Amino acid sequence: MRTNPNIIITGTPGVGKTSHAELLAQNTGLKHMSINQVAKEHDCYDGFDEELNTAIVDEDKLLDAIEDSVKQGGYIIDWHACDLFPKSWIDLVVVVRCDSTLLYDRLQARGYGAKKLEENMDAEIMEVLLEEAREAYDAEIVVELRSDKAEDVEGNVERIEMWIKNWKNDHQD
Ligand code: DAT
Repeated sequence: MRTNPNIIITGTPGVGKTSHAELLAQNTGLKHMSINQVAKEHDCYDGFDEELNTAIVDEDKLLDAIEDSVKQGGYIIDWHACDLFPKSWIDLVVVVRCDSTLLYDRLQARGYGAKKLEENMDAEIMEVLLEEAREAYDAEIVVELRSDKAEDVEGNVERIEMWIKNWKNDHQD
């Protein structure tokens, strides 16, 4: 039994996952787990997508690398995919959403190439991550939060903190 919940913060690249995860970790003491970093540290790659200029992650290797830690609870998992994580590990899935014009500017500022930019814009507009989360997890643990302005991050994190408090009350011995 976990005494701290595991929370996935997911969404299209650039929507604000890391901004949310870092502030939430700072305010709650839960641990921010950047899957990009874990994949790098444990070399969880299985080739390179030249067209998208992105390393392809070996999901089995990645899950093996994080399983022992995540099962103990208290992790904020930050990644642009969510359906690979077993349902039994996860207590809340936050799908961060962002206005597409703002997202375009953020991704351009990151120096994304045209193909990668287009792919990610399409994903946000088509609600790909929201759909993925709803298919992989029970509806009651999937929450969609908007992140257009800086104040949105603070408001969203406050909401998640409230949720954590309630979860802890409900999961006391
Ligand atoms: P992600 O982890 O989803 O790729 P991020 O947290 O790194 O996104 O944010 C991408 C950029 O956008 C970064 O420069 C911070 C900025 N940003 C994120 N959320 C924002 C918000 N709600 N308002 C303004 N800027 C935001």
